[in-house]
Amino acid sequence: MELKNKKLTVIGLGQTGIAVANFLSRQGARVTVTDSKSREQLLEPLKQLRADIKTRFQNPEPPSDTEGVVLSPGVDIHSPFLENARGRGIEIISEIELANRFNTVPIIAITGTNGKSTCTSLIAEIFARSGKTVHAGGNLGTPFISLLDQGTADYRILELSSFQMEATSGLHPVVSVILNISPDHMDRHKGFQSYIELKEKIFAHQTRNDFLILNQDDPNTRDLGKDCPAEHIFFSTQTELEKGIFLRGNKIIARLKSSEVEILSLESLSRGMRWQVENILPAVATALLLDVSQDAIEQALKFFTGLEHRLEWVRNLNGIDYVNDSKGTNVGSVCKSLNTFDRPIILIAGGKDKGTDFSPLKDLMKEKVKHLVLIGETREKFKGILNGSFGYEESNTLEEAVMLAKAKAEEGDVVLLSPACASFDMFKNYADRGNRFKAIVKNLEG
Ligand code: UMA
Repeated sequence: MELKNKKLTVIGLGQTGIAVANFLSRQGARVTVTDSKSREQLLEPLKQLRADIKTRFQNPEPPSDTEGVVLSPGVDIHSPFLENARGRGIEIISEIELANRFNTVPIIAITGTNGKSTCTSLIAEIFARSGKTVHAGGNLGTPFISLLDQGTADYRILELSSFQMEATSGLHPVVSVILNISPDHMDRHKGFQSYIELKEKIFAHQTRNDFLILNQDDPNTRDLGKDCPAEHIFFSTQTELEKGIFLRGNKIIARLKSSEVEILSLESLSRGMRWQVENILPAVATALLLDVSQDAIEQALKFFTGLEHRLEWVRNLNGIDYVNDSKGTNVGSVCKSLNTFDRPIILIAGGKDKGTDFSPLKDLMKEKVKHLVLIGETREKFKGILNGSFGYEESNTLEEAVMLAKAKAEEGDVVLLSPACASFDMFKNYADRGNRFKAIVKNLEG
C-alpha cells in the first residue's frame, strides 16, 4: 500500500486516531484528522500529533480531495458524513485493516461478546511465560497499528470488537477464537444477524493450515464457519468433547492432537479466574495448538488473577463477597456473571442505554437475584421488564446503591455490580465506575 504523498483522512482523535495519523504521517502521507468534537475538547490528544498533521474540528466529514479514509472504532461506517467520500469511490478502512496491510507477524485474534480481554491477556501471559515474544492489543487498549512500532514478535494477539470489524476485510489470523455471541451494541449495528456477520469476518480468510476455536456451549457460535477450511476446535464447560478442550469434574482436559492431556484442576486458579473458565479453555487450546509447553501454560494459569472490572473480587465483609463486574455492559455479560454464582445475589445494575432489550434477564434474575438496586438512566426501562414481579430499590448515586445492597445482604450472599449498560450517564467510563465501586466497598464498615 503506497502512502507517500497520499491525501488521507483519519476520523476520530482518540487513542486510535492519534496512533493512525502519526503512523501515516511517518510513512509520508498528507494526513488530516477530523473529529466531531471542538478543538477545546481535544487539546490533550492534539499535543500528541506530529506537526505536519492537519486537523478539522466539529465536523468529521473528510475533506473533498481526500484519497482514502481510516476510521476509529467509535466511528460508525454508516455515518452520513461518509456518504460523500463513498459516493466518490474513496476507500474507507478501519485501523485494523490498515495495520493488517503492514503487519508481517502471525496473528492470533479473539472476538466474541464477552470475555475477550481476559482471554487475550491470558494468551499473552501464557506465551510470554513460554519465552515467546508477543504483542497484545486491539480493543484491549493498545491499537494494532501501535504494535507495529514495537519491533518484531512471534505473535501479535488481537482482541477485536464488532466496531473494529466493520471496515476490516483482509485479516487472516493463524488462530481465531469466537468466545460467545449475544446481542450487544444494537444501537450501532443493524440487528443481531449483522452483528454475528461482523464476528464471522475473523475467519473469512483462514485456510486449512489455521485453527478456528469455537464455543460448543453457545448456540450462536457452535455452527459458525461451516465453510471455513481451518481446523475447527471446540471448547465446552458442559460436555466432554471427542476433539477439543473441556472440563472433567474440576479438571481441564485437552484432546487436541493424538492423546488426551490433563492440564490442571480449577482449585489451582485464582478466585476470579475460577469464575471465568470459559475464557480460560480457548486460551489453553490456542497455546497447545501452537506448541507451547504444558509447564508454561500451568505457570501462567496459576499466576494470572484476571482483569480489573471483570468479575473482580473486591472484598469479603461479614461473610458477604463484593464483586466488581463494571465491564458487564451488556445483557449477555450479566447473564454469565449471574450464572457464575450458586449463592443469592444482590445485583446493582443500570446505566446508559445502548438500545438493549433487557427482557432476557428477567427469568434469570428471578432465579438468581435476591434483591435489585437500580442506578442510572435505564431505571425506567428496567422497571418496565420487571413489571412488578421483582423486588427492587432505586438510587441516584453509587454510594447509596452500595449501602442499600449491603443492608439487604446476609452472610454467604454476593453483592455484584454488573450494570448491563454503559456508564457514561454517571461516570467517565466503565473503569471509573468500577474504581468508584471498589473505593466505596473498601471503606464500608462491618
Ligand atoms: N468521533 C467522531 N465521530 C464519530 C464518532 C467518534 O469524531 O462519529 C470521535 C470522538 O469525538 C472522539 C474519537 O472519535 O474524539 C474517539 O474515537 P474512538 O471512540 O474510536 O476511541 P479510541 O480512543 O480510539 O478507542 C478505541 C476503542 N473505542 C471504541 O471502540 C468506542 C477502544 O475500545 C479501544 O481500546 C481503542 O480504540 C484501542 O484499540 C473501548 C471500547 O469501549 C475499550 N470498546 C467497545 C467495547 O469493548 O464494548 C467496543
